[in-house]
Amino acid sequence: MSCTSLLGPVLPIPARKSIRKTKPTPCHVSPRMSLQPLPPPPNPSLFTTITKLLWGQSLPPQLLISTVRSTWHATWQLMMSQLAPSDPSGRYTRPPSKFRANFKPTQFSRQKPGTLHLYVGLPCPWAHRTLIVRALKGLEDAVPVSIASPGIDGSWEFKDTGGRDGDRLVPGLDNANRRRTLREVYRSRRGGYDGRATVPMLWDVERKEVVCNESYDIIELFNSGLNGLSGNSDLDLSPPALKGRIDEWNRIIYPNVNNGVYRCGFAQSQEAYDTAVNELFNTLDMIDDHLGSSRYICGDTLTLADVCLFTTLVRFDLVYNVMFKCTKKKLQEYPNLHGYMRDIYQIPRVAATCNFGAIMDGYYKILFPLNPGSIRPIMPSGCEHEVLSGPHNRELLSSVDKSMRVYVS
Ligand SMILES: N[C@@H](CCC(=O)N[C@@H](CS)C(=O)NCC(=O)O)C(=O)O
Repeated sequence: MSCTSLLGPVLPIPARKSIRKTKPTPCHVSPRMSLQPLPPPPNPSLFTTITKLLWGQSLPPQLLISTVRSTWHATWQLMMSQLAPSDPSGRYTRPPSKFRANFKPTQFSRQKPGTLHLYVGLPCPWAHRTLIVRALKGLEDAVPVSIASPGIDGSWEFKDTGGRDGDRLVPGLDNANRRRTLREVYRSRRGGYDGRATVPMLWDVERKEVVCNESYDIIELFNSGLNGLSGNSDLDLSPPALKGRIDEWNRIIYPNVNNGVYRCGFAQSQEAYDTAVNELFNTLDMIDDHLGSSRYICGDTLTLADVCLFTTLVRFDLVYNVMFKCTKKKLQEYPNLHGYMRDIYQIPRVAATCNFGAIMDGYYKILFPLNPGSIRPIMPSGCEHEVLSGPHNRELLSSVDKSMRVYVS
């Protein structure tokens, strides 16, 4: 059987072309780069002629497949090593944030509104945490936001998307520094910066300096460090009495769920994936069980632990289930976790921070090594606003106050 009849006429051409024309990929090229679309294949007769010239009358399919497979695998590993650094056994190791909170808890409490500026991207679950706490604390005027879009190479850039999406946040321009990319903003700090330009990033407008680019530090600051500027200063998402429990839960949720989905999706060996996926679903099973008798993670009170869990859950069936191979169950199969996710989604101001289209685009269209065709699948039923807005009855679990009143202004 000729390779043309087995695999269709277009397959060998791109593979062969990219091998011959592309120099060995230098490490500074971002692996998330969506490669430029290849030119349309030449007409079949030209193709057949070239193939015959290069390969003889017919290329044995086994040879074709093994050549393409090993070439692709080597290229994939090269790209993955840039996208997702891993240890020698193929386990994803998330690089630490560069700018941690080295500010005093009250350092910014007397600043005037607009001194701090928040940079985010809507697909990012870490940035989403900061948007939710900013909204719940009524900090929208005090801490303006610029929303970046993922560029074709995966780095963050600012585009005038012009459109609106109801009351949901949409990407736009850099309102603080008027830069084209987030990298340029990072570089413009005194002393420059050439590392990863990640979101979320909190920027000091007057000092022209990165304040912090670690999401948990930022949400702690928003929760308790800006109460002088907050429209909802009574809300405490990390009350002293619950701090120990919040930390304990975060120590479970962060590695196994928040970062756990990335450990599945970015695993570079079967063994690394197996470990990550088992730890993820064992933890989800355990949390689902816990939420059968507790409205929120730490009881009747919404805390930072819930915010952090929510941003992973709301992406679960949309992207992680499919693209990161978190396939054992869909979130919708967990009755308590799914109701819990809807409960938080329905807290006033939270839904506006969730832009499902931007989330799907940000993963399926940008993480090239995981989805080379960049095709965005259809939205799974059950992930739409209408479903997430449906009744959850979780107020029945509250022992103190039957109606959750998080936002009081
Ligand atoms: N530990 C950081 C993680 C932030 C992070 O990894 N952000 C990703 C988006 S989800 C990013 O901006 N990546 C851009 C890059 O690595 O160049 C946090 O929690 O804030």
